[in-house]
Amino acid sequence: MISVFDPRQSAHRPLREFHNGGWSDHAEVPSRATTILGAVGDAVPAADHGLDPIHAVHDPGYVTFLRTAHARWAAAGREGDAIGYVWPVVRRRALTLSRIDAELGRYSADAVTPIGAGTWDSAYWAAQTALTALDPLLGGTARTSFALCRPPGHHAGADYLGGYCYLNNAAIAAQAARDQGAGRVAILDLDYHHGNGTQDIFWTRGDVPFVSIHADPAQDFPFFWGHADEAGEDAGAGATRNIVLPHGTDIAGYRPALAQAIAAVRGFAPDLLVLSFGADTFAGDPICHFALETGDYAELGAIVAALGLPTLVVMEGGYAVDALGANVASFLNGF
Ligand code: Q9C
Ligand code: ZN
Repeated sequence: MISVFDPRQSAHRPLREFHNGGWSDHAEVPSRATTILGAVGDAVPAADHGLDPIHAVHDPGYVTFLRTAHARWAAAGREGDAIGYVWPVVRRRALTLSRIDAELGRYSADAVTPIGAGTWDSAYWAAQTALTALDPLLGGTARTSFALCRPPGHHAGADYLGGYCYLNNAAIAAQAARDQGAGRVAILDLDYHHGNGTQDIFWTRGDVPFVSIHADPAQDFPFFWGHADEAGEDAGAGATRNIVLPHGTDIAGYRPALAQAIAAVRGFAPDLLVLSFGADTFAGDPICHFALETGDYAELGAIVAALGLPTLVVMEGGYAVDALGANVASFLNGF
Protein backbone atom coordinates (compact mmCIF):
# COMPACT_ATOMS: atom_id res chain seq x y z
CA MET A 1 0.00 0.00 0.00
CA ILE A 2 1.25 3.48 -0.93
CA SER A 3 1.31 5.96 1.96
CA VAL A 4 1.63 9.73 1.61
CA PHE A 5 2.79 11.99 4.42
CA ASP A 6 3.98 15.57 4.30
CA PRO A 7 6.06 16.99 7.18
CA ARG A 8 4.63 20.50 6.62
CA GLN A 9 1.49 19.19 8.31
CA SER A 10 3.33 19.45 11.65
CA ALA A 11 3.38 23.29 11.55
CA HIS A 12 -0.18 23.34 12.96
CA ARG A 13 0.13 23.29 16.75
CA PRO A 14 -3.15 24.34 18.37
CA LEU A 15 -2.33 25.50 21.89
CA ARG A 16 -5.47 24.71 23.81
CA GLU A 17 -9.20 24.13 23.45
CA PHE A 18 -12.25 25.27 25.30
CA HIS A 19 -13.63 22.25 27.17
CA ASN A 20 -16.41 22.10 29.77
CA GLY A 21 -16.15 25.83 30.35
CA GLY A 22 -12.38 26.04 30.76
CA TRP A 23 -9.15 25.58 28.82
CA SER A 24 -7.42 22.24 28.36
CA ASP A 25 -4.55 21.02 26.20
CA HIS A 26 -5.63 20.56 22.59
CA ALA A 27 -6.26 16.91 21.64
CA GLU A 28 -5.22 17.27 18.00
CA VAL A 29 -1.43 17.32 18.44
CA PRO A 30 1.37 17.04 15.83
CA SER A 31 2.66 13.78 17.37
CA ARG A 32 -0.52 12.06 16.17
CA ALA A 33 0.80 12.10 12.62
CA THR A 34 4.40 11.24 13.40
CA THR A 35 3.41 8.24 15.50
CA ILE A 36 1.24 6.94 12.65
CA LEU A 37 4.13 7.52 10.25
CA GLY A 38 6.38 5.44 12.49
CA ALA A 39 3.89 2.59 12.43
CA VAL A 40 3.21 2.54 8.67
CA GLY A 41 6.87 2.90 7.68
CA ASP A 42 7.70 4.38 4.30
CA ALA A 43 5.72 7.31 2.94
CA VAL A 44 6.17 9.67 0.00
CA PRO A 45 5.75 13.46 0.42
CA ALA A 46 2.86 15.35 -1.12
CA ALA A 47 3.06 16.82 -4.62
CA ASP A 48 1.61 20.31 -5.00
CA HIS A 49 -1.69 20.22 -6.92
CA GLY A 50 -2.35 23.92 -6.24
CA LEU A 51 -5.48 25.73 -5.06
CA ASP A 52 -7.85 24.72 -7.87
CA PRO A 53 -8.90 21.37 -6.37
CA ILE A 54 -9.41 23.13 -3.00
CA HIS A 55 -11.59 25.80 -4.62
CA ALA A 56 -13.59 23.04 -6.32
CA VAL A 57 -14.96 22.25 -2.82
CA HIS A 58 -14.42 25.33 -0.64
CA ASP A 59 -15.74 28.88 -0.94
CA PRO A 60 -12.90 31.21 -2.12
CA GLY A 61 -13.82 33.77 0.58
CA TYR A 62 -13.41 31.07 3.22
CA VAL A 63 -10.08 29.95 1.78
CA THR A 64 -8.77 33.53 1.83
CA PHE A 65 -10.01 33.92 5.40
CA LEU A 66 -8.21 30.73 6.45
CA ARG A 67 -4.99 31.82 4.75
CA THR A 68 -4.95 35.27 6.34
CA ALA A 69 -6.84 34.94 9.64
CA HIS A 70 -3.87 34.43 11.93
CA ALA A 71 -1.93 37.38 10.47
CA ARG A 72 -5.00 39.58 10.87
CA TRP A 73 -5.47 38.34 14.43
CA ALA A 74 -1.87 39.29 15.22
CA ALA A 75 -2.31 42.65 13.44
CA ALA A 76 -5.30 43.31 15.72
CA GLY A 77 -2.86 43.00 18.64
CA ARG A 78 -3.94 39.54 19.78
CA GLU A 79 -1.67 36.81 21.09
CA GLY A 80 -1.79 33.05 20.53
CA ASP A 81 -4.33 31.28 18.32
CA ALA A 82 -7.20 33.04 16.55
CA ILE A 83 -10.54 31.88 17.90
CA GLY A 84 -14.08 33.20 17.56
CA TYR A 85 -16.53 34.11 20.28
CA VAL A 86 -19.71 35.21 18.45
CA TRP A 87 -21.68 33.30 15.80
CA PRO A 88 -24.47 34.25 13.39
CA VAL A 89 -27.48 32.17 14.37
CA VAL A 90 -29.42 30.55 11.50
CA ARG A 91 -31.45 33.07 9.44
CA ARG A 92 -29.50 36.16 10.47
CA ARG A 93 -28.75 38.46 7.52
CA ALA A 94 -25.76 37.53 5.37
CA LEU A 95 -23.71 40.61 6.25
CA THR A 96 -20.27 41.24 4.82
CA LEU A 97 -18.23 42.23 7.87
CA SER A 98 -14.45 42.45 7.83
CA ARG A 99 -13.63 42.62 11.54
CA ILE A 100 -11.54 39.53 12.39
CA ASP A 101 -13.88 38.49 15.22
CA ALA A 102 -16.91 38.74 12.92
CA GLU A 103 -15.19 36.68 10.25
CA LEU A 104 -14.14 34.06 12.81
CA GLY A 105 -17.83 33.73 13.71
CA ARG A 106 -18.97 33.67 10.11
CA TYR A 107 -16.54 30.94 9.08
CA SER A 108 -16.43 28.78 12.25
CA ALA A 109 -18.84 26.13 13.52
CA ASP A 110 -17.29 25.97 17.01
CA ALA A 111 -14.60 27.23 19.40
CA VAL A 112 -12.42 24.10 19.49
CA THR A 113 -10.72 24.74 16.14
CA PRO A 114 -8.16 27.53 16.62
CA ILE A 115 -6.10 29.09 13.84
CA GLY A 116 -2.38 29.46 14.56
CA ALA A 117 0.55 30.75 12.54
CA GLY A 118 1.11 27.32 10.96
CA THR A 119 -2.50 26.28 10.43
CA TRP A 120 -2.93 27.30 6.79
CA ASP A 121 0.30 25.61 5.72
CA SER A 122 -0.61 22.35 7.43
CA ALA A 123 -4.20 22.35 6.19
CA TYR A 124 -2.97 23.07 2.65
CA TRP A 125 -0.48 20.21 2.73
CA ALA A 126 -3.04 17.86 4.27
CA ALA A 127 -5.27 18.51 1.25
CA GLN A 128 -2.27 17.99 -1.06
CA THR A 129 -1.53 14.74 0.78
CA ALA A 130 -5.00 13.43 -0.03
CA LEU A 131 -4.71 14.54 -3.67
CA THR A 132 -1.29 12.92 -4.02
CA ALA A 133 -2.54 9.63 -2.57
CA LEU A 134 -5.45 9.72 -5.04
CA ASP A 135 -3.22 9.93 -8.13
CA PRO A 136 -2.05 6.29 -8.28
CA LEU A 137 -5.66 5.12 -7.90
CA LEU A 138 -6.78 7.24 -10.86
CA GLY A 139 -3.71 6.19 -12.82
CA GLY A 140 -4.46 2.53 -12.15
CA THR A 141 -1.05 1.86 -10.59
CA ALA A 142 -2.48 1.09 -7.13
CA ARG A 143 -5.76 -0.30 -5.72
CA THR A 144 -5.38 1.17 -2.23
CA SER A 145 -3.52 4.15 -0.84
CA PHE A 146 -3.26 5.88 2.51
CA ALA A 147 -3.30 9.65 2.94
CA LEU A 148 -1.76 10.42 6.33
CA CYS A 149 -3.58 13.73 6.69
CA ARG A 150 -3.27 16.13 9.60
CA PRO A 151 -5.15 18.26 10.51
CA PRO A 152 -8.19 16.10 9.78
CA GLY A 153 -10.95 17.29 7.46
CA HIS A 154 -14.42 15.77 7.74
CA HIS A 155 -15.96 18.45 10.00
CA ALA A 156 -14.98 21.27 7.60
CA GLY A 157 -17.74 22.43 5.25
CA ALA A 158 -17.53 24.45 2.06
CA ASP A 159 -17.32 27.70 4.06
CA TYR A 160 -16.64 26.73 7.65
CA LEU A 161 -14.06 25.18 9.95
CA GLY A 162 -14.88 23.07 13.00
CA GLY A 163 -14.09 19.91 14.94
CA TYR A 164 -10.30 20.36 14.55
CA CYS A 165 -10.80 20.52 10.73
CA TYR A 166 -10.06 23.35 8.24
CA LEU A 167 -10.05 21.89 4.72
CA ASN A 168 -12.07 18.77 3.94
CA ASN A 169 -9.36 16.44 2.64
CA ALA A 170 -11.72 13.56 1.80
CA ALA A 171 -14.19 15.83 -0.02
CA ILE A 172 -11.38 17.52 -1.97
CA ALA A 173 -10.07 14.12 -3.08
CA ALA A 174 -13.56 12.83 -3.96
CA GLN A 175 -14.30 15.95 -6.04
CA ALA A 176 -10.89 15.71 -7.74
CA ALA A 177 -11.66 12.09 -8.65
CA ARG A 178 -15.00 13.17 -10.17
CA ASP A 179 -13.29 15.99 -12.08
CA GLN A 180 -10.77 13.51 -13.49
CA GLY A 181 -13.40 11.13 -14.78
CA ALA A 182 -14.46 8.82 -11.96
CA GLY A 183 -18.19 8.22 -12.44
CA ARG A 184 -19.47 7.79 -8.92
CA VAL A 185 -17.32 8.23 -5.82
CA ALA A 186 -18.67 6.96 -2.50
CA ILE A 187 -17.43 8.30 0.82
CA LEU A 188 -17.58 5.94 3.79
CA ASP A 189 -16.87 7.68 7.10
CA LEU A 190 -15.81 5.47 10.03
CA ASP A 191 -14.59 8.20 12.37
CA TYR A 192 -16.24 8.19 15.82
CA HIS A 193 -17.82 11.57 15.02
CA HIS A 194 -20.28 12.38 12.25
CA GLY A 195 -18.58 13.94 9.21
CA ASN A 196 -20.90 16.93 9.04
CA GLY A 197 -18.69 18.91 6.66
CA THR A 198 -18.60 16.12 4.11
CA GLN A 199 -22.35 15.58 4.44
CA ASP A 200 -23.05 19.29 3.87
CA ILE A 201 -20.74 19.47 0.84
CA PHE A 202 -22.45 16.61 -1.01
CA TRP A 203 -25.97 16.96 0.50
CA THR A 204 -27.74 17.77 -2.79
CA ARG A 205 -25.64 15.51 -5.04
CA GLY A 206 -26.14 11.92 -6.13
CA ASP A 207 -22.69 11.44 -7.65
CA VAL A 208 -20.86 11.39 -4.29
CA PRO A 209 -22.94 9.32 -1.85
CA PHE A 210 -21.99 9.67 1.82
CA VAL A 211 -22.36 6.83 4.34
CA SER A 212 -21.33 7.31 7.97
CA ILE A 213 -21.23 5.30 11.20
CA HIS A 214 -20.78 7.43 14.30
CA ALA A 215 -21.74 8.16 17.88
CA ASP A 216 -25.35 9.30 18.21
CA PRO A 217 -25.21 13.10 17.79
CA ALA A 218 -27.92 13.40 20.43
CA GLN A 219 -25.13 12.41 22.82
CA ASP A 220 -21.99 13.73 21.19
CA PHE A 221 -20.28 16.28 18.95
CA PRO A 222 -21.29 17.65 16.39
CA PHE A 223 -24.86 17.48 17.81
CA PHE A 224 -26.57 19.41 14.97
CA TRP A 225 -25.87 16.93 12.17
CA GLY A 226 -25.69 13.16 11.70
CA HIS A 227 -29.08 12.04 12.97
CA ALA A 228 -30.49 8.88 11.38
CA ASP A 229 -33.24 10.70 9.45
CA GLU A 230 -30.79 12.93 7.51
CA ALA A 231 -30.72 11.44 4.01
CA GLY A 232 -29.85 14.23 1.54
CA GLU A 233 -32.05 16.43 -0.67
CA ASP A 234 -32.78 17.15 -4.34
CA ALA A 235 -30.46 15.07 -6.56
CA GLY A 236 -28.87 13.85 -3.32
CA ALA A 237 -32.11 12.52 -1.79
CA GLY A 238 -31.26 9.07 -0.41
CA ALA A 239 -27.53 9.46 -1.11
CA THR A 240 -26.68 10.29 2.52
CA ARG A 241 -26.95 7.49 5.12
CA ASN A 242 -26.37 8.00 8.82
CA ILE A 243 -25.97 5.02 11.11
CA VAL A 244 -25.84 6.05 14.76
CA LEU A 245 -24.51 3.98 17.65
CA PRO A 246 -24.64 4.49 21.43
CA HIS A 247 -21.75 5.20 23.76
CA GLY A 248 -20.01 1.97 24.76
CA THR A 249 -20.32 0.29 21.33
CA ASP A 250 -17.75 -2.51 20.95
CA ILE A 251 -16.92 -4.72 17.95
CA ALA A 252 -20.06 -6.83 18.49
CA GLY A 253 -22.20 -3.71 18.18
CA TYR A 254 -20.10 -2.19 15.41
CA ARG A 255 -20.16 -5.27 13.10
CA PRO A 256 -23.84 -5.11 12.08
CA ALA A 257 -23.58 -1.34 11.55
CA LEU A 258 -20.59 -1.86 9.27
CA ALA A 259 -22.43 -4.59 7.35
CA GLN A 260 -25.31 -2.15 6.81
CA ALA A 261 -22.94 0.62 5.70
CA ILE A 262 -21.10 -1.70 3.31
CA ALA A 263 -24.43 -2.81 1.79
CA ALA A 264 -25.35 0.85 1.30
CA VAL A 265 -22.03 1.61 -0.39
CA ARG A 266 -22.41 -1.43 -2.63
CA GLY A 267 -25.93 -0.29 -3.56
CA PHE A 268 -24.52 2.95 -4.96
CA ALA A 269 -22.22 0.94 -7.28
CA PRO A 270 -19.32 3.40 -6.98
CA ASP A 271 -16.20 3.39 -9.15
CA LEU A 272 -14.04 4.57 -6.29
CA LEU A 273 -14.22 4.65 -2.50
CA VAL A 274 -12.90 7.40 -0.24
CA LEU A 275 -12.71 6.13 3.32
CA SER A 276 -12.61 8.71 6.09
CA PHE A 277 -10.89 6.68 8.78
CA GLY A 278 -10.78 7.75 12.42
CA ALA A 279 -9.24 5.63 15.15
CA ASP A 280 -11.17 7.55 17.81
CA THR A 281 -13.54 4.57 18.02
CA PHE A 282 -10.78 2.97 20.14
CA ALA A 283 -11.63 1.89 23.70
CA GLY A 284 -8.79 3.97 25.09
CA ASP A 285 -9.57 7.19 23.25
CA PRO A 286 -9.44 10.08 25.75
CA ILE A 287 -12.31 12.13 24.23
CA CYS A 288 -14.60 9.44 22.75
CA HIS A 289 -16.84 6.63 24.00
CA PHE A 290 -16.71 3.52 21.80
CA ALA A 291 -14.82 0.34 22.73
CA LEU A 292 -12.98 -1.07 19.70
CA GLU A 293 -9.67 -2.79 20.39
CA THR A 294 -6.47 -2.67 18.32
CA GLY A 295 -7.08 -6.12 16.78
CA ASP A 296 -10.62 -5.14 15.75
CA TYR A 297 -9.31 -2.61 13.23
CA ALA A 298 -7.82 -5.42 11.10
CA GLU A 299 -11.32 -6.89 10.83
CA LEU A 300 -12.77 -3.54 9.76
CA GLY A 301 -10.02 -3.14 7.17
CA ALA A 302 -10.67 -6.60 5.74
CA ILE A 303 -14.43 -5.95 5.52
CA VAL A 304 -13.90 -2.69 3.64
CA ALA A 305 -11.28 -4.28 1.37
CA ALA A 306 -13.80 -7.02 0.45
CA LEU A 307 -15.79 -4.37 -1.44
CA GLY A 308 -13.06 -4.75 -4.05
CA LEU A 309 -13.05 -1.05 -4.91
CA PRO A 310 -10.08 1.23 -5.54
CA THR A 311 -9.87 2.85 -2.11
CA LEU A 312 -8.31 6.02 -0.78
CA VAL A 313 -7.98 5.87 3.00
CA VAL A 314 -7.92 9.39 4.46
CA MET A 315 -6.86 9.85 8.08
CA GLU A 316 -9.36 11.68 10.28
CA GLY A 317 -9.44 11.53 14.13
CA GLY A 318 -7.90 9.34 16.85
CA TYR A 319 -6.51 10.84 20.05
CA ALA A 320 -5.03 7.97 22.07
CA VAL A 321 -1.58 8.87 20.75
CA ASP A 322 0.23 5.94 22.40
CA ALA A 323 -2.00 3.38 20.64
CA LEU A 324 -2.69 5.36 17.46
CA GLY A 325 0.13 3.94 15.37
CA ALA A 326 -0.80 0.36 16.23
CA ASN A 327 -4.51 1.00 15.56
CA VAL A 328 -3.92 2.54 12.14
CA ALA A 329 -1.38 -0.14 11.19
CA SER A 330 -3.86 -2.83 12.24
CA PHE A 331 -6.56 -1.29 10.02
CA LEU A 332 -4.25 -0.93 6.99
CA ASN A 333 -2.84 -4.43 7.43
CA GLY A 334 -6.41 -5.74 7.39
CA PHE A 335 -6.56 -4.65 3.76
N1 Q9C B 1 -14.94 19.65 24.91
C1 Q9C B 1 -12.24 14.64 14.75
O1 Q9C B 1 -12.22 13.55 15.28
N2 Q9C B 1 -14.87 17.71 20.65
N3 Q9C B 1 -12.66 15.74 15.39
C2 Q9C B 1 -15.09 18.89 21.36
C3 Q9C B 1 -15.14 19.89 23.54
C4 Q9C B 1 -14.61 17.96 19.28
C5 Q9C B 1 -13.12 15.66 16.73
C6 Q9C B 1 -15.16 18.60 22.81
C7 Q9C B 1 -14.21 16.68 18.63
C8 Q9C B 1 -13.78 16.88 17.21
C9 Q9C B 1 -11.74 14.82 13.37
ZN1 ZN C 1 -13.54 12.05 15.31
